[in-house]
Amino acid sequence: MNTSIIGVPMDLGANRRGVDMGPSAIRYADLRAKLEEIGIDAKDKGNISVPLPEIDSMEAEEIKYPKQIEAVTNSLALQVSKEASQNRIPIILGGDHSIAIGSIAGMKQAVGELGVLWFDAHADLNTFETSPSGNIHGMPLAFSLGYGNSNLVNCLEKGQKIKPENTVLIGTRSIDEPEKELIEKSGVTVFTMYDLDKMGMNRVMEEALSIVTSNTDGVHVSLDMDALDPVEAPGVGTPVRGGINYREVHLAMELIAEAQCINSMEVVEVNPILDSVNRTGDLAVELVASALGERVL
Ligand code: DIR
Ligand code: MN
Ligand code: MN
Ligand code: MN
Repeated sequence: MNTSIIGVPMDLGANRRGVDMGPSAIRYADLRAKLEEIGIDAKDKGNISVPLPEIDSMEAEEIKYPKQIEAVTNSLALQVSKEASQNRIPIILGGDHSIAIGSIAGMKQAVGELGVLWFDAHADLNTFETSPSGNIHGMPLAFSLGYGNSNLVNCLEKGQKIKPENTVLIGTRSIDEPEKELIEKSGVTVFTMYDLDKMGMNRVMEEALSIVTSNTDGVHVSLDMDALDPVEAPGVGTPVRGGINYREVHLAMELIAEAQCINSMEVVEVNPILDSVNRTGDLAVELVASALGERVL
């Protein structure tokens, strides 16, 4: 198995500084060494360049930094597509979740029809028209599905990148009203924390994996670390109580590995400033290893 690590020190889509240090925190937790230890070839391709909000007379408007995010997601998409075309699994390190716009566009170009597993406390289904915060990290799934009046829908190619019938959200527990409407209208599958409690992670993943692998050419795993309970992942900008616990999330990743369906993975929203001694960065590394096949026995 060959992987390419790509860092995206992006914080323009989130409301707190600090996620721009996510790629450093995950590298500091020895991602590459960990992957090689379990027999995976890992090349580190360095970081995509991201403008700093402090310079460049970067004035935040109501919707924050759409032009800059468009440029960054475009370069990320090109690099992701290039790595995936060479049969390498892109491991993308965020950065805030707006980078998923680029990851998904790049994978779509390289692989074709994509199934997406979206682990997140939030739905990330807002658009410029509905966002309560103006933060683009609350919108990338809507744009990837082709919704909203924004150029961010047109990364690499015009319009929709993934189909709702191949899109599954897991661990959701904070959803804005307009996002609820879009869930209903689009027909994406959502396993909220309620569903996880009722069904258990094993059954949720069985159903989720069947959805993302049927009628698709590949699977992208998008892991927002705030999907986890804040006890396990305190280093995130928008923690929400009552999240996925330590063993549940490992099991989810192990089942992904067992299904041998993964083509790319991103780990986002790690904020080392808010973390407790890189606990969240360390966990991010464990989860990538789990998703790529690390086993207890
Ligand atoms: C909220 C929070 N739904 C928003 N979203 C977050 O700003 O659109 N996503 N934190 O990760
Ligand atoms: Mn998110
Ligand atoms: Mn989130
Ligand atoms: Mn499907």
